[in-house]
Amino acid sequence: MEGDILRREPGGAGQKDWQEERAVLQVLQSRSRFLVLSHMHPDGDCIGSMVAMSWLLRRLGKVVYLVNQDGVPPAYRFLPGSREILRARDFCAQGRGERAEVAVILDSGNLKRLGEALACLSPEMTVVNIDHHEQNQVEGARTVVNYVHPEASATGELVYNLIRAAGLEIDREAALALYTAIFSDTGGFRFQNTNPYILALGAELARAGADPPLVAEHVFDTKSLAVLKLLGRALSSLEVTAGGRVAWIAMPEEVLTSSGVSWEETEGFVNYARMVEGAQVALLFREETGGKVRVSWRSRGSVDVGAMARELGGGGHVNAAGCEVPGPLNEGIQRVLRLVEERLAER
Ligand SMILES: [Mn+2]
Repeated sequence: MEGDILRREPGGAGQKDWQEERAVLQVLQSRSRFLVLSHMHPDGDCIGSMVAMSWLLRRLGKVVYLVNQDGVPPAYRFLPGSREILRARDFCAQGRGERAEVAVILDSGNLKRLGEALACLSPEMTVVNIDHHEQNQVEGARTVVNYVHPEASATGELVYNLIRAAGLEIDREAALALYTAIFSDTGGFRFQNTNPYILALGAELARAGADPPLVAEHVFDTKSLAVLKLLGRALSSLEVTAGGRVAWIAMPEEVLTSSGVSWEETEGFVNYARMVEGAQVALLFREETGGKVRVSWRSRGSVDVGAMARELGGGGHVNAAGCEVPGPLNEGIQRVLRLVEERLAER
């Protein structure tokens, strides 16, 4: 009965007959060696989806390698399966992926997002592209199979569909990974992509062994002292503009580098800017080594920061997006703020 509830609802499970999922599964079943890749600066959806995908492929009797550019951020190391994820540079040095027949690319709007893991792809590999980004552009590379649904709350939701379509019973390990993916990408079931369907799926995963307090503890509620001190510095740079409708935080390169904190651990800082009362758009500007400026975007309600980020060559969703602009930091900031102010004025 639960399955029926899930199938009736919108989101990734809108496909009532699982036909699309079965077609993807057919491709997976017909090959034996897999590379599972995802984007650089991994988040919970990225890591959780990789672990769950690996779980599925192993259940199907496949050989699986998990590779990304940066390894596993501390927050997601509680997932037992995350130990299998190798950094691209270590993996390539071992030369192990050469015989993989299929590359499953998860949660990545385009191939550039793979960063160093892109080097693991070879032209003979079949690419299976599983994603929920609005403007997925992996298609057109050498993709053979696309399973892309922007209405899905997380890539983990799509991996769940594949597991269901395969008729497998979800155990604690898979449930934890899928729940982590969904919990992360919905901001702990708080963002715009939180709906009855995804809440029901969360409940189903909890029944299957996911541990909601444990996941919350790791994903959002535990930070190193260094991260919290850096957050303090970041917050002291918090400013508002456009009559309070835009709030932003700037982080110069030397501040991040001297803190010893990894890039991924600062991604959530943008959410503090978003908390400012009256702010419709929140921005985090991080200066990268080499002078570029990485911009993380968040918004409230219908303000589409994904569209704004795309104007600058980036991408994302309505309420969360990212892009990169040329430095130096202050020029990058001014350029982005100008664009945001113009777009807000047009609304
Ligand atoms: Mn995602």
